[in-house]
Amino acid sequence: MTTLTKNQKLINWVNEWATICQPDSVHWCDGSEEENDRLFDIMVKAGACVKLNDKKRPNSYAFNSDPSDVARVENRTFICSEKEEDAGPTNNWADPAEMKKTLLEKYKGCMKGRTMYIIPFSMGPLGSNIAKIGIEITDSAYVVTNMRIMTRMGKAVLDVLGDGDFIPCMHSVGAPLAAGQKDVAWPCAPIEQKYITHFPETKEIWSFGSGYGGNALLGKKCLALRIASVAAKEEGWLAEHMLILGITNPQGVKKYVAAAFPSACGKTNLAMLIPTIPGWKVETIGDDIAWMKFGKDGQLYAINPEAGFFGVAPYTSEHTNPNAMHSCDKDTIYTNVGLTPDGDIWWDEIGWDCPDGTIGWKGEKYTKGSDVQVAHPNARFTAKAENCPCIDPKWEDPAGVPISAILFGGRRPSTVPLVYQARDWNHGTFMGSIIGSEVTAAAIGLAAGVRRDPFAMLPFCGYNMGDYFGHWIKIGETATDKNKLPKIFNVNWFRKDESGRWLWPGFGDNSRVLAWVFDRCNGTADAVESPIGLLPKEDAINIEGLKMSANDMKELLKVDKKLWEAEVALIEEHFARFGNKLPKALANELATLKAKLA
Ligand code: OXD
Ligand code: MN
Repeated sequence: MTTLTKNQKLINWVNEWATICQPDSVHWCDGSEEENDRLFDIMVKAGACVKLNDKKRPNSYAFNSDPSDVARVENRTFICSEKEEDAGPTNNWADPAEMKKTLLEKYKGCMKGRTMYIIPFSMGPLGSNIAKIGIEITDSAYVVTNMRIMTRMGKAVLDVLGDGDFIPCMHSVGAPLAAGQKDVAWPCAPIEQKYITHFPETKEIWSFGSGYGGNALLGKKCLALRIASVAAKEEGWLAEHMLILGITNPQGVKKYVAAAFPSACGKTNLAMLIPTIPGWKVETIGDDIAWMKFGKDGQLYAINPEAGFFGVAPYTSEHTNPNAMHSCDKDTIYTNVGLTPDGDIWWDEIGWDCPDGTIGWKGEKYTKGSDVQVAHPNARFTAKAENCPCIDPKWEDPAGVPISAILFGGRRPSTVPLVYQARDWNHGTFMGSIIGSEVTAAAIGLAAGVRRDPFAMLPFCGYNMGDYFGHWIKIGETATDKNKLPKIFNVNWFRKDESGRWLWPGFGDNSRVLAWVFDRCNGTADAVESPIGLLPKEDAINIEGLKMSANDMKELLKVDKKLWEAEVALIEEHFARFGNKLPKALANELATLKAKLA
């Protein structure tokens, strides 16, 4: 029983799951400080986490996961649409009735010996007409404390929900305890018994067996991307894997930019960038997800549905991203980092040497010269957005912020120039549909070549990717004022010369490219036509103070016909995957590119 809500549908739903999962008790989360402190106390006492040195990291905790549970599991992630075709060629599909049958067997008694927590959460500022309310059931206190950082969570959400509808999100770590059985620090199920499943028609999420990140914090990838992308298609808006930043020029004019990049392209770094060009300022709305809807004025407005950052820790430093470093000065949950003898944390490239005696994420003691892996490469910090020094004053504005430009990009050592602009919305959609990163076979066990990650949504699109392309085209067609659509650009910070040297310094210097993007939106920068789109004039990007030759810039902006002809062949291969779901408009864009290269 709960006094927190009278929503009968919600109460019935919780009761049904409690009957199936058979927890020892049910706790409705109110989201209070007191509740949060109590949960951490319980977890510290149980040995699930360590409280960090309060003088160094106030109100912060470190957890280590089971070695089988360190990241999202794409091969255990399923889109269970009624028709296989609706999941499309880029998703794992499973029949919804079959999947529910399989999972119900697993959920039976899965919370024995544990508490069932009910987490009411809002993705987006409470009460925003772009926001959505979800309820997550979980048996993990780690999930509860993370969700309190990553979402607006607790009683206030139930107050806004009233007797309205919510997105049901079911989660269990899948590790029941027999009577008297001692718990482990990180309960979870073996890899082949983990299931991250989505039911797009009924907008439900069922997750089993993993306690880590996107597998378990169901508001993030599962709701705000996979399920929201389906809702967005039905309702005429966009749910995207994009950061959102505000950029102000030296004259005080401000614009907002959204940007999509595949993993490992520095999205959080770009979202929190400190410009190296004088007088410019960047502020952060979000680092991972953007929900965008047309306002009454015909402009596209974006909100960040999240309230925190679930950032990759390794390589985050005072040098690469001081704003992220300071976001996790306090009130932070660390997962799979090293624990130093003085109660602080450590990861690779944090900016100082690893102290002797640091305990690595697998419990091994590090001493200088030893080969102990101190932090896992996917170690994370969960930090409050409000603690970010460059958080934008409008980050919680329920109306969202108007988006002037959308950037796409990937890691492309050759072929793709530093920046180029789409001629129009359809051409920009084409740009988004072909992004990807070049991978070496050794890096992540994939075939070498360009791994296409359309719109950076490959693991996150909740329906057929071909239909998703079509939805983007439709958004352009239905815009009431085409002139108000965001301008679309492709950027590539990762271009190398023939000797393998990076041609572009990246990080804060990416502000130089953002400034050109800004000026294009402001109508104050020229561009030159090329077969692939609009390029900056050779001297348009400010390189003052950089150790770069004019030739480097020439190289960075070069469009090599031969390489682009080879690229066209690769795009044809990529598009072929989508068969008759590929929108005609994109086939036309490819034909236009081919013709322009001829
Ligand atoms: C993330 C991801 O963790 O995109 O944000 O993988
Ligand atoms: Mn992401």
